[in-house]
Parts: sequence; structure tokens; C-alpha cells
Amino acid sequence: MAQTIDCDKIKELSAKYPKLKEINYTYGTAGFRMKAEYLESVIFRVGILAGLRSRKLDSKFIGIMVTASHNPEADNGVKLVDPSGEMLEQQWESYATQLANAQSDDELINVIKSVISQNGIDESKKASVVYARDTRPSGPKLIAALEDGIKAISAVGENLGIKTTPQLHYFTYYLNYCEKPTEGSCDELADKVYYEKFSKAFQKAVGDNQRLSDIYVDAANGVGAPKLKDLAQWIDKLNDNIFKVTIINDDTDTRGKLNFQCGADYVKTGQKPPLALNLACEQRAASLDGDADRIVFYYVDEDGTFRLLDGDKIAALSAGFIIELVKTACLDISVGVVQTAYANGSSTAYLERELAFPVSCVPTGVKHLHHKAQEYDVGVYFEANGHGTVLFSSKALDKINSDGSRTTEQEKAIKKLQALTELINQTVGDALSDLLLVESILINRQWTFKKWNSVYTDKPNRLVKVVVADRQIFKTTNAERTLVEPNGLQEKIDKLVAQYKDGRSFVRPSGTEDVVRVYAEASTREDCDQLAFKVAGLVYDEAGGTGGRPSE
Ligand code: G16
Repeated sequence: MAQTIDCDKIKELSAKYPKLKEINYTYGTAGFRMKAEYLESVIFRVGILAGLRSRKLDSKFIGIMVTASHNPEADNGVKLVDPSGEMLEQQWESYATQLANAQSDDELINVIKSVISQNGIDESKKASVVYARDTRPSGPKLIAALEDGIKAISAVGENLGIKTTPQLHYFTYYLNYCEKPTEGSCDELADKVYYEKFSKAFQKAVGDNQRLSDIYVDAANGVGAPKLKDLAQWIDKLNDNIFKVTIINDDTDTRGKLNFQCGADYVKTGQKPPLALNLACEQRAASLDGDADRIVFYYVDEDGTFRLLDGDKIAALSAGFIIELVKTACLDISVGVVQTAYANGSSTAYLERELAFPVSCVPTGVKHLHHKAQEYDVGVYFEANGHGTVLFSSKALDKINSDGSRTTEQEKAIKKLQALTELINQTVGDALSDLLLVESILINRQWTFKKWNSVYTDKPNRLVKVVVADRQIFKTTNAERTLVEPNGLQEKIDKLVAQYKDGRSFVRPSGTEDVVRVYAEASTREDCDQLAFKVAGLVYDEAGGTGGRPSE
């Protein structure tokens, strides 16, 4: 097959974005992520890769999201989305890494040619990409680099402007498998199809049930704020007495506020409410992260204790509700749950023992959970940090949507299941869709947060970040629960863990931040904190910790 890429055009545009020699880029847990000033060359090259992937997949749209999600405002990142709206196929992650690390323009051309020949790409095909960004100040400059990359590979790009990450995932799927827009801007259409789909599905899922109390949503001063506001208005148009939300931390204009002392990661890690939220007893609240792909819920008890309802609790709530509907409807559908090592021990025990679900544990990263969840008829996956969704296989959808004679009760259960399949964003974890999913289940059950929280009691747990000279020296196995390197460190951790009742701890390098993460749980809060900081201290000493030694 003749090579027809325009090497001169690629070189000319690439010269604007030289690779920084000293940096070795890796496609991590959620794409490339680091300080925004190091990313221009990477993003330019991601534009090229997206064009190649589109040609490989019969000109289907490939999605590109420019975001660093929960990371500090000064960071940014980029990830690719496959035509189905799911994460980029793993084989192509290595192409992304090779392209990002090509030192010279000639090397870049060689990598491009090698991707083309390895994949038998027909260069005469049209290439289509669709892209969006979050509200970070570095976004526009990076989008300009991306657009040059798209131009360099002669692809056609649709700019969606500012969107949540899950909106970009959903709209990539929509462009490929639903109606192709004939006129109007894709930016506006992407909002419209999203709000329409989820508001209508929510209406179906809640039926005639009574609304619950108002909910406060901390939007991390990110893109979730304007998008949730719009979505709530669409819901109001259908039924103005079912969902009352007050959005806080909604300032997307003031520099320095994104994810600062607010948002899902801050709340989950610190196990405390965000800035600007004084919660009354049992007031319902939730936090999104900077690109609205994760959510955690919380409230405070009569005695002022902060109660977190994290991804594990969302999994228990949704899996429990779905299996009940499946049983009522007498459908032959299996439901399984996928977690990571961060799942609280009590949640795994509850899911396996009380609800009798098969539960699998995979490495951190939605891409790993998503793939495992596809092995079940209905796969429920949530990371403890609030990132997740539910996948309905085509077998499950066929059964749920098939005709047949049914009792009224069975028919009602089927209708609810159908509504859930529409309400859940099955392309990726989506904070807004998950918010509506949780709210609709609680409305159907007429449950307070306190009642939801009581399904099982979390073991005290703690997450600590350790800054070390080189986090890449940490290598794990056993779904990240065991350290293989540095040599001998796991044995030391095991010895510490053995000193605590119901103790558990693991260490893994983050794939999105320049830190090593330490997780610990034990039977009491005091033990758990002590274990977490002792393990963090071990990591700090063994790996040449930089910055302060972790302490409570
Ligand atoms: C991303 C991934 C999540 C992962 C999180 C933290 O979330 O999509 O799957 O749990 O990073 O990953 P790590 O511990 O490797 O830093 P987000 O919300 O930042 O896109």
C-alpha cells in the first residue's frame, strides 16, 4: 500500500511543538497527564494518532478529551476514545507512547509509517475526530496544538468546545452509531442529545414516586457545574417537582479554584466535606470531580459524624436494585460486580455474602474495570473513588426488551429495567448519569442516605499520597495488591499489616499524579491511620521520599 501521508506538512506543523528532550511520556491510567506546559507536543501527536485510528476503523469518529480530571488546575491531559465511546484499545496506547516520545520529526514520521504498515491502514480513507476540553485555563492552547495535529494527518475534526468527559464519550458513540447530524453545530447538538436522553430516562425511572429532599452538589468549580445546571432545567421541564439540586463550587472563571479543597477526590481522600459546604444533619450532598466523571455522596449524622457514600456504596445500591428487578421479572440474567484493590473489605463481603454476587478485582483504571464488566450479562463496576457505571450486554438487553406474557408486577420490573438501561451512560463512568441513577433508585426505594449507608458498615480506611524521587520503581502484581519491586518492601508491609486486627494495606504508583498511593484499612480508625502512616513511612524511606515525610 503506497504511503501517502504528507511528510512535509507533518514536519512543518510539528516544528511548532518540539518534544521536550528530558521527558519520557507514558499513556497512564487515563491517558497522558502532567503539568500543562509539557503537553503541547504530546497533544499535537495525539491528533495524528486519532486520525490514523479513524482510518483504521473505517473512518469512524475517534474522540479526544483534553482534561486532567481530578488533578490540580495547573495539570492537563489527553485521552483517546474509541468509536463505541469506550477507552482506546490497549494496543494503541503503546503507539501513543511511541509517538509521544519520538525525539525528532524524522523519528515521528517513522513511527507514523510503522503504525500505518503494522495496521494495514488505507491512507486514502477519510479520517474523522471529535474533541472537547474541560474548563482549565491551559485548554485553549492545547486545543490549538491538537487542531494542528488533526490538520497534519489531514483528518476532519468536530470541536465540541467545553464538555464533561462523559459527554465526549457519549457523543463519540452517538456520532458513530446514532443519527448523523446534517446541520447545526455539533457543540450544541452534543449538549442537546445528552440532556434529552438522560432527563427523559430519569423521568421514566422515577415514575410516580415521591421526590426526596433537596441535594447539594459540589461541582469542584469545574465543567460539571454549568452542565448539571442545564440538565436540571431539562428535568424540570418534564417534572418540576422531582429533583431539586443546589449547585455549589460552581465558579469556573476564577483561576486556582478548580478541584481546590473541593470535588470528589478531595472529599473521598480527606473524608470530609468540601470548602463552602456546612451540612445540616442528614442534609444530602454529593461531589463531582473536575470533568464530572466521578461522584461521591455524603451527609453528617446527628452526632456530626461525616458519612461518605463512595463508589462501593453506589455499586451495592445499583447492583442490589438491578438484581431485585431481574428476579421480580423472572429474567435469566446474571449480574456481576467489578472492583479494585481500593474497595472497602466490608463492601466486598456484603456483595459476595449477602447479595451473592460474583465479585472480581482488577487494577485501577476504568479501562480495566470496563473490560472485566463486559464478561457479565450485567456488569456493575465502580471504583471506590466514585468512578463507574453499569454495562448491559446484548444478551441482557434482548431479554429486557423482548415481548412475552407477564404479570403486572413483572411488567413493572421490566419497565424499570428498561429505564435504567437508558439512564446509565454505558460508554464510561459519568457523574451526572450516576447522580440520576442513584437518585432514581433512592426515590423508588424511598430511602434516605442514612438508610442507604446502613446496608453495610465501612471498615475504617485511609489513603495517603507519598512523593518519591521516581515512582516508576514501584511494580505491582495481583491486581495491584502486591508489590514486586522494590525488592523486599512487600515483606516489610506484610509484617506491619500482621500487627493490626483485620489489617490490609497496599502500595501502588499513581497513573495520573506524580505520587505513590498507600491504602490501609483496619478494624479501628486509630489502627487504620497508624498502619497507613507506617506503610507510607516505609515507602518514603525505601524510595527516597521527597517533600515532607507523610504524617497525620
Ligand atoms: C482516573 C481514572 C480512574 C482512576 C483515577 C486515579 O480518574 O480514570 O480510573 O481511579 O484516575 O488513578 P491513579 O490512582 O492511577 O492516579 P480521573 O477522574 O482522574 O480521570
